Amino acid sequence: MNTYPDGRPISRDNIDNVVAEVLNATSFIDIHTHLFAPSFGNLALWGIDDLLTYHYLEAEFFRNSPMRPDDYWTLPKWQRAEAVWQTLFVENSPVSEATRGVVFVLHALGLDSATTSLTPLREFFREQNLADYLARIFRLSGVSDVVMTNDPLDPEEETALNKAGQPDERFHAALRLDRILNEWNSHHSRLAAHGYRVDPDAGGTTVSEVRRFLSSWAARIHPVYMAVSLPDTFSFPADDVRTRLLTHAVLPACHELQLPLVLMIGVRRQVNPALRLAGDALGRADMHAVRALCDQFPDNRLMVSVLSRENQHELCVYARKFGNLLPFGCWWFLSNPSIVEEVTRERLEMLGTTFIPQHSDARVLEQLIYKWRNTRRTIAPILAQTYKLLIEDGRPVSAEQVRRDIHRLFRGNFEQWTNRMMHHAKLSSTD
Ligand code: HDL
Ligand code: ZN
Repeated sequence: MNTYPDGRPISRDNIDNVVAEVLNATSFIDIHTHLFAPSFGNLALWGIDDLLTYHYLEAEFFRNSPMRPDDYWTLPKWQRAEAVWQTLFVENSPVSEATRGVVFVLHALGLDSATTSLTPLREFFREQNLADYLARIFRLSGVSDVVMTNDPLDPEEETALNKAGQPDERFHAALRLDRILNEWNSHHSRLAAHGYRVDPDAGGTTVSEVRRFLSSWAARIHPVYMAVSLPDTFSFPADDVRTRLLTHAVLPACHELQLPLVLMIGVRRQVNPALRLAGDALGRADMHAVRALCDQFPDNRLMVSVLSRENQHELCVYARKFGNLLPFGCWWFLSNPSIVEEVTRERLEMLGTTFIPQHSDARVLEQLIYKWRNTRRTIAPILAQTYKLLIEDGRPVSAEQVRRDIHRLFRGNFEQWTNRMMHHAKLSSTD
C-alpha cells in the first residue's frame, strides 16, 4: 500500500481509507466452510443452480411459495433453482442477506442479476474452466485459504477422501466429529465395520479405538483442527457417551496431535425435518460446559463459536478468563450485518484483537465472494471507529499497526493456534 508510509501516524480523517485499503489488500483465511477441493468431484458445489438451491434460500423460498416442501424435493435441482429464482428474485425483491448475496455474486462476475431467465447465467457457468475459475473466485473474495469440513463416516465423502487426487494447497482439511460425538448410537456400527473394536455403550476398548480412528484419519488428511457442532442442550461434564469420548479420546488426541478442537455450540437440529438442511434452528446454550472444558483441559486449545446471540457476550467473558479459548466467527443465523456489527464491537471492546471475526460457512464456491465482501463492508467502519477512539484518547495510529492488527484478526490468530503458516497469496488489485 503506497498511500501512507508505515510509521507515520494517520490523521483521523484518513483512518477509514487506510482500514478499507488494508482489509482489501489482506488475503483472509476462511477457517470454516463446507467447500470441497475440485478433486472431491460432485461434492464441490459451484454455479447458479447450486447457488440458488442453498438451504438459506430454500428456507426463504418456503415462506414465499405455496409449493409444499415434499413437492419441492421431488423436482430435479435445475427446476428447484428455477422455482427459487422466480419466487425470490423475480416476483419479490432480493433484500435478505442470502438473496442479496447471490445478486452481488452475479454482479461481481459481470452477469445480469435482474434477468428473468436463468439460461444466460447457466451458459456463463457452463463455459468456466474450474481451475482458472477457482483462482478468480479466490481473488475476487480476497481469500487465500479455506478450511473444509471432512466427515470420514459420511459414505459419500469417505469415497471421495479415499480417491482425492493431488491436494490443492488452498483447501485444508478439518476432521468433523458430529457422527461420533452426537450420534454414537447411529454410527458406532460403521466404525466397527471398519475394524475398530467399539461397543454400543462406548465401553470396553471403545475409547482407545476411537482414538486410533482419529489418529489414523489425521495421518491421512492432515486436518488443521478437529471440530464438532453441539446442541443447545450440550452439557459437560455429563454422564453420557459424548463426555466419555471427548474426555478420553478426542481431547487427548487433539493434544497429542497439537490440533485445536473447534466447538460450534447452540444448534437445534431438524426442528422442521420437512425442510431438510434448512430445518435446523438454534437455542441458547449453557456456557458452564465451555468453562468446564477450558478449566479441565488447560493444555488443549479450544476454538468456540456459538449460535445464540445471547451466548456471544458470555463467550467473550469466558475468553477473558481462559487463555486457551479463542472465540471465532458469527456463525450461521448470526452472520447478518446487524448482528456481526454488535458481536465484533463487543469482541474488540473486551478481547482486543484476540479473536477471529468471521468465517464464511460457504457451501457453494461463489458464496465466498459475497460473504467476504460483506465482512469487509461491515467490519471496516467498526475497526475505523476503534482507531478513531484510540486517537481521540491520545494514541497515534500508523498504517503498520492497522496492517498488523488486521493480519492478526484474519490470519495470524488462526496460524498461531494451528501452528500452520497458510498459503499466502498476495492479492492482485485487478480481477
Ligand atoms: O454445522 C455446521 O457446520 C453448520 O454450519 C451447518 O452446516 C449449517 O447448515 C450451515 O451451513 N450454516 O451456515
Ligand atoms: Zn458449518
